[in-house]
Amino acid sequence: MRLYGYWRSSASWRVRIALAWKQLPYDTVAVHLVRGGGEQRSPAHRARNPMAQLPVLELDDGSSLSQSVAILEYLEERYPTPPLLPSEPVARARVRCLTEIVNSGIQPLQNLSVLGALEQAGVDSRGWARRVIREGLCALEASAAGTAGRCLVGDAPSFADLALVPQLYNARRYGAPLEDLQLLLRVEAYVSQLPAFVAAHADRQPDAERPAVTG
Ligand SMILES: N[C@@H](CCC(=O)N[C@@H](CS)C(=O)NCC(=O)O)C(=O)O
Repeated sequence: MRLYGYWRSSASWRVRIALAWKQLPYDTVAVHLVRGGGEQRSPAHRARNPMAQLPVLELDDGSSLSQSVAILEYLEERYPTPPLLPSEPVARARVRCLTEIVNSGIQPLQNLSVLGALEQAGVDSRGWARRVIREGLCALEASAAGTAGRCLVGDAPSFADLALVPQLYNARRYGAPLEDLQLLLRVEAYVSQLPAFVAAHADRQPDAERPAVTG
């Protein structure tokens, strides 16, 4: 498999954790989200994903999948062990609910293209990002109160934790306050030391920039 991603693309990061968790080998192709106006907007990348976004996972037969949560679902069905969803239906639905709070309730509001459009309209895009991330993470904290163990749902990592970790990274990047989100910080501390989460971290990717200046 081949993953088209970017080191601090949060959606790419979710997929990297899943691939590492399931110990699936893959090649990485870095698509720079800023350079040259954004390589994701090139005709070559639009042919892979007409939304001009990352990630894209190319399968061994040459076909491509986009949308990180659809990719996670595919990997879970194709490579069920070790799992990233619990076996019990209500717990599975709770994982998907928490995942969607991030995937559809936070990340799209602070995506690069949205922040760019806000800037062009004269809006304080960092302030906007801080606000929507903070509001979404407060909702995530409250929603996970009844489900969390060591992880957001129970004691085993799931899609929800894969969504959480990169979103907290973005929260820090934009300066959203996190100190009172004790449940999220506790889960992050636990999962972040697991080898798959360590390997998938943005700062460990071959295209990571130090000091970070873009994206
Ligand atoms: N729902 C999509 C979101 C994909 C997405 O927004 N990706 C970002 C990086 S995390 C991107 O490619 N942004 C490019 C842009 O805004 O131009 C998914 O989960 O794959």
